[in-house]
Amino acid sequence: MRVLIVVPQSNYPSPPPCLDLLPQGFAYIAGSLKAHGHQVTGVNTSYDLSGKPGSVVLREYLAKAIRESEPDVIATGAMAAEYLFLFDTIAICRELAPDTPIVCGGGIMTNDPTAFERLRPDFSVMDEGEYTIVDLMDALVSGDGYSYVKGLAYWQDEKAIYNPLRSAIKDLDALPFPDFEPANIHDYLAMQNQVDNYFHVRTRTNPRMLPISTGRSCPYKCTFCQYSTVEGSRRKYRGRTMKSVIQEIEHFHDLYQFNLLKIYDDLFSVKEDRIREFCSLLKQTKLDIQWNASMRVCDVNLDLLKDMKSAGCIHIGYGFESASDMVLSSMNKRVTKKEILNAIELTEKAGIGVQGNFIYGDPAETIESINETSEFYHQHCLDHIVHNDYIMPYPGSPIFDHSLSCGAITDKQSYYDTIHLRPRYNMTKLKRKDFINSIEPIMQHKLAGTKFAEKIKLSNANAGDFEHPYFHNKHLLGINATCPHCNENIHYTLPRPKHNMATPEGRFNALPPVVQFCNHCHKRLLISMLPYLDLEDKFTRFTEQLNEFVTAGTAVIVGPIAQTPGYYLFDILEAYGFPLSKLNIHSFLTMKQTMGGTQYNGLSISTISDNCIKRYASLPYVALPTNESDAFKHALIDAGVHTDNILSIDAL
Ligand code: B12
Ligand code: SF4
Repeated sequence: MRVLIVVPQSNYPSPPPCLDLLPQGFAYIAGSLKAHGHQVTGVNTSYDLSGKPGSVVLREYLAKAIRESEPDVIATGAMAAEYLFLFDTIAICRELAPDTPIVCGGGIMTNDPTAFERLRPDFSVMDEGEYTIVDLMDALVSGDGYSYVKGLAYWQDEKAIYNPLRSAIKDLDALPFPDFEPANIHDYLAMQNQVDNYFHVRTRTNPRMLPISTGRSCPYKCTFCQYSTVEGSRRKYRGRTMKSVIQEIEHFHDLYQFNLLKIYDDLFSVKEDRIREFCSLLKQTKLDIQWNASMRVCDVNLDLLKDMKSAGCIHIGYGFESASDMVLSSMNKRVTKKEILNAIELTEKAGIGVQGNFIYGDPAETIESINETSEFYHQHCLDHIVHNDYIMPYPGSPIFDHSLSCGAITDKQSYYDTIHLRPRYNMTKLKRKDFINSIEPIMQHKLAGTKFAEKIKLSNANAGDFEHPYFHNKHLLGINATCPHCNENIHYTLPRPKHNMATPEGRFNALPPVVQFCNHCHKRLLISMLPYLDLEDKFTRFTEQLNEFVTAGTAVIVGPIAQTPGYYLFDILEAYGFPLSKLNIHSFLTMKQTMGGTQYNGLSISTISDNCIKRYASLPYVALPTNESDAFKHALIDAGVHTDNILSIDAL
């Protein structure tokens, strides 16, 4: 059979390119189909460079692929968060190839089988798909019906039929290696970029990262994870032999010359002796690759970490989730705040980078527990790759059912229709206003407090290995600096968007510091863009003047409030040392029209007008360095404010 596999674009419906981690699910399906003699082609919109909207690119790619490969079957699959991608893919394929059967699989079908009735493909593959897809192909060829295909859902007289699931694949070594060719793996590897993909741990000038799974499932039952509800053999942890894992690594190294390995196991640290064996065998290969994996904080000890370090481990991803023991217990996480701190300290001691996440908003969360986690983050995590986010309820997890029963999610269909927008679900007992007001400021402070690289020297890097067309419209910025944590010299080539430096917008967009990681101690640091913009002296003077206001406690009016893509103005400016949170700010002004009652950092924002300027005539005005600061200053002067009463940086 000719099978066309459609690989999910995980930022859909935004325009590609999307350089997120490559999933493995489709690749295992492709490997299995090919091993059984089927012809597999693929569609992957993630690396398109046209700049067109996601839905337009998807339609164009599907039309071309269907025309060229004339598939007998179209197959796709993704997780719940990619519902819209699956919905649109199925609708477009129905229109372009009405007689071609469509199969859908992936996490969404495993964790919520009834998604089959929402997405309405012809078939759904629930759970592990390697054997089910092959049995389905046989059934399509033989015409003997589908009732015997375990793990399959299909339609009979307009009714959805869900066959029993097959038992978990015990012998993972028996599976063919995943096959990444249907996903334009060559583009994926050539386009990897140290800025666009935070999973790249910035240890290589040209990262080429490949995923691998050494085992499946997880024995724990965290309440925000689908493994809480999966029972029996599906939940039982299954590991591959490390011999087979190493064979796969060598096979793909020959094929793709990757230099970073991302271990995709749900949990790599289920058994220590497996990790030890992996390290020992990997060292024997003498391959020049580095790797990272996910572990639980209670599974590490210094000796193991040192062993991992000597085998090339550069980062470990921990699911910290919370620094409140009360919330950790509600999440059934079975770790403590003390163990989190211990893991951070040991990992640091072993010279391995720490990655982690805090997720805020568990049903038991209170203002106190939110503050406790935020304080822990600021005290212990600023040097590491630690992210703060809202907890998200996903189908198949207890907190999803809780969100439905407490009304945080009104109904499943509207949940799926909006999931790509990542809504904030308040499943706590807090009032929505308190919930947002206590968590949002944590989300908005991603940079402030992080240390800057020292002795920065910037240069124009030459194209070197950055040959892919993706880099043609980038500015390759060479950076030499000193790590503020370990004092080692660091060097990066950063592909940056080409901002038009002749315009205030271009300069403002280039202002946010770049988040980087030391390629020796693997800690987080910031690269200041002030030397690049020639703003260092101006910023120093401005900071000194603001500090005078802070010391005197002077009330000030601050504007114009603006946002640069993906960052928050206060966060950027505070990272650069402006003492904004210490200023006695009376209120904010903006150049834009605002609704009554609009607030920023808990203070009112007014649109700049003669009236409001008259009201505050006696107070000093602080014009923040944004693309609108000149216009802001002129508007103040036109409204009668004396220039001596305006503190500003002349031009950004
Ligand atoms: C790589 C990865 C990503 C990548 C790519 C995601 C993708 N498109 O697959 C990125 C970085 C983008 C990502 C993002 C997110 N991820 Co993610 N991610 C993973 C990870 C580490 C590996 C996925 C993988 O390849 N697994 C290995 C393969 C073999 O397993 P599989 O995908 O289940 O595939 C099997 C079956 O599902 C089926 N199948 C899969 N595809 C297909 C296709 C066809 C045609 C068929 C027939 C069958 C089939 O057969 C496969 C083989 O048996 C998993 C953890 C894990 N180990 O699975 C989390 C995981 C999938 N992610 C998860 C989550 C929550 C997210 C985020 C929502 C996180 C966040 N808070 O932002 C975002 C969502 C972003 C978005 N826009 O949607 C959860 C999913 C939970 C859920 N209930 O859906 C997981 C399980 C991690 C976890 N334990 O929490 N993720
Ligand atoms: S969150 Fe991690 S440790 Fe917890 S059940 Fe899921 S995979 Fe296992």
